[in-house]
Amino acid sequence: MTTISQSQCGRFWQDGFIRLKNIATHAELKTLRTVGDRLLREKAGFNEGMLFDFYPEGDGPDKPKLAQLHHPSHFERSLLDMELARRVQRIAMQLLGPKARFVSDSFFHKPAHTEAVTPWHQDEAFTDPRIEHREVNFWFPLQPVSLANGCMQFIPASHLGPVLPHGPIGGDPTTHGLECISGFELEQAVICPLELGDCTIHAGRTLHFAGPNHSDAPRYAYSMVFGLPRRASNEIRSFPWNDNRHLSRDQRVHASRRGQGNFWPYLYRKVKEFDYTNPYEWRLGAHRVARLIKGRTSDK
Ligand SMILES: O=C(O)CCC(=O)C(=O)O
Repeated sequence: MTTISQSQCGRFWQDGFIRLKNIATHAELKTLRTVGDRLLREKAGFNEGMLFDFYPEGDGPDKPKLAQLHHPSHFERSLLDMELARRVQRIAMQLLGPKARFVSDSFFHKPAHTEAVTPWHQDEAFTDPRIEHREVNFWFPLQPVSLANGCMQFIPASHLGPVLPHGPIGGDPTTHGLECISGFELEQAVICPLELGDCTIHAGRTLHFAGPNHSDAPRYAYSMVFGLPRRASNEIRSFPWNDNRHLSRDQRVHASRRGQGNFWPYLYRKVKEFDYTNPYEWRLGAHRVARLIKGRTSDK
């Protein structure tokens, strides 16, 4: 049974990230690589807005600079049946407590010989500021990673401060990716090369970055996010960088949910993943249904 020590737990909460050795087996990584390759080749999730480029999508889905497939387990359920998911869940429960549950997974693909970086950001900057997200993100590279092909880098203890100001990459409102624009010292960055089977874990508010891929091969990674039940944030805060964006991904999300063929599978997934034990989710759900009904009736 894989667990982490108390001192590893302590270090995680002190620094906001940790490197773990030998968490995934080579067979599991091979399966992840095969599934990731297939889903990305098939452009799974593109029409639903789940597959997108961190950078503007002007060149279409075929030449992404940094492709992210969000929720690949929606398209390949067996990903969550792997022993790896249970192993990771146990560690998430050590870090967050017994209520930690699976939130989402993602594949990341950075092509060979690209200058495109995953800019400095806090995952929480992408979320709704009215909701408190207490999450941890397990990041598994699917080949060894170093500075040469875009390993992760972290700013220690950045999870202890606020969500810092962000903006769309390069100030371009059509860019899906966000970058942190101030409030941290680059010199503090800790570079985390990893061998096959190792992973990093970072908190939802930890500032992180992955550099360009100067190698001859694409750099793949698979991440799994676990979190505590969501609740209302007790801070009054706003994330203005999420307003007034013009994302091709959002257009695909909306078009797909409105399309007859996709709405019911979408609703089925939402109902299946709904956390019935959390009263706050019922409130959010009611708001969402009201918005959906309003949107569908105003279409007519
Ligand atoms: O794989 C990458 O380049 C970035 C991953 C990342 O930012 C994340 O998992 O939060």
